[in-house]
Amino acid sequence: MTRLSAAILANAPAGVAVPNYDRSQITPGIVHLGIGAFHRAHMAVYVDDLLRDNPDWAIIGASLRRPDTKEALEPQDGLYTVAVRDASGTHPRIIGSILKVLDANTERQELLELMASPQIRIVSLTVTEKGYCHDPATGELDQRHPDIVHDLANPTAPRSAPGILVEALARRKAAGIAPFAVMSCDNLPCNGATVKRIVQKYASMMSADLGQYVSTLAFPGTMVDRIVPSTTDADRATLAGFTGMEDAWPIMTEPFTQWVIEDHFPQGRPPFEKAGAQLVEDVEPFERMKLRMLNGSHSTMAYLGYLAGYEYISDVMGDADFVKLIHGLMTEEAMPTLDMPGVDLAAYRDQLLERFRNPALKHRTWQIAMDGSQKLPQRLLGTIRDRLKSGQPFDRLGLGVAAWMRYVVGIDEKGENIDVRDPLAMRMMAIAADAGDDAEALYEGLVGLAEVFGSDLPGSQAFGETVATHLDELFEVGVKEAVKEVVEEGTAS
Ligand code: CS2
Repeated sequence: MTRLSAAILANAPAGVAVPNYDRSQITPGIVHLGIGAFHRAHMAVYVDDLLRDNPDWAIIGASLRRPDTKEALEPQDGLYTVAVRDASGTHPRIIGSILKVLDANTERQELLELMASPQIRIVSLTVTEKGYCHDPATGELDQRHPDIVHDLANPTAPRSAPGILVEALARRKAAGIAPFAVMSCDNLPCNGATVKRIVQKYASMMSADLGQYVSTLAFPGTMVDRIVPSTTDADRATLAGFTGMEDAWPIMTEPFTQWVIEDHFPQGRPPFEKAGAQLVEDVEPFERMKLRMLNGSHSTMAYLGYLAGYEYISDVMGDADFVKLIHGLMTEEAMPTLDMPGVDLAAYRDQLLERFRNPALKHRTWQIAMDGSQKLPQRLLGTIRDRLKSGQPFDRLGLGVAAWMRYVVGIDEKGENIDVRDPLAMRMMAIAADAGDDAEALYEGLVGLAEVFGSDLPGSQAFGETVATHLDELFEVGVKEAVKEVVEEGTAS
């Protein structure tokens, strides 16, 4: 079978869309850190839509951790397939907006030089929550993070995202080149302001002057949304059968896509709005809506669903009690905390439920369950804090938090091990081992993780009563029964 590459673009298989521009005419304007599946299904597609009329905005990607994306895309001249899937079928499109991928570990100086060059006017990031080396509860730089400690000692050979950004900005400043805008596309609350705070702190630890310089730069916030499950070998095989072409790393995704961007790009930007993005003054309400409605539901379904034996989100949606739980979580508990004039939240909720149901999207509960310690604060705990403030109940959200606590114990209802992936996994496992069978002790141990629960929630009686009671139920009656009980109580009240 022929491997996807620039040579076959002119004779692409029927039914496969190809770039509508000449790839030899495009030049880079964006460096993207963290060139994973999400970026390739989202921003790279928007840019692909725009390159014909804006050829100086192509992307050079960098992987900060593993060389696998570079290894997959290099023999394909940076090309890959995005396959949009739903009940109507599979719709493949070849994306050409990524010119090249650099491996930050082996090509660090090349990456820094590129980021310091005047043609790069935007540096965007999807490095996941943990890639910012911050404390998720406070949003501050974690100064004891091993990568930060390393980078402060070796500033010209950084390995963390903040370290790489600051070194590149310092080189531009020294050379008198205008700074790039830093655009985070991660699911962090107030991602622009949060990343600015982290990067500015790191820069100020390098020198007061650099800290002051970073304080003047543009960090536009964004709300990004597209569901992108990890690609499996089965996906590769299915797609190859469909296109008759081998692609080492195609991306499977849903038809829906949304991008809301704060319009703050002093060195210019591609006309993202022409590709469907919304440019706004303040992105924060959109981020909060998405984190609390979509991601809050996702995480709740991931922990409860995994424990109940559901492999995919679409399986969870086949269980009527789970659907009622998620519907109630959004309607009764999340929506009242959102202030979104002009947005029909009930319609947004219904659209989310429809997206979760997509039978063609194999989105693993285990994938979403990853890195819960970094995700819980903005997905569930912020909503709970608002509910606590107004004295309102939060039973469904509380069950979601309890399910996370039950999950990180690392043993499922059948006594089998769970592969818990989380930067705090070792600490959580030690807490679980100390607690043994005692659900109350487990609650007390986990709620003491200040990076997750801050300093307020451990002392909240209402929080403790709701979450510890649900945790106990999860052990006593099992997940499906616990969900049923919450749903029935919700209907009665
Ligand atoms: C998911 C998100 O893996 C996860 O934690 O909740 O990646 C989710 O699919 C995206 O935010 C959708 O835009």
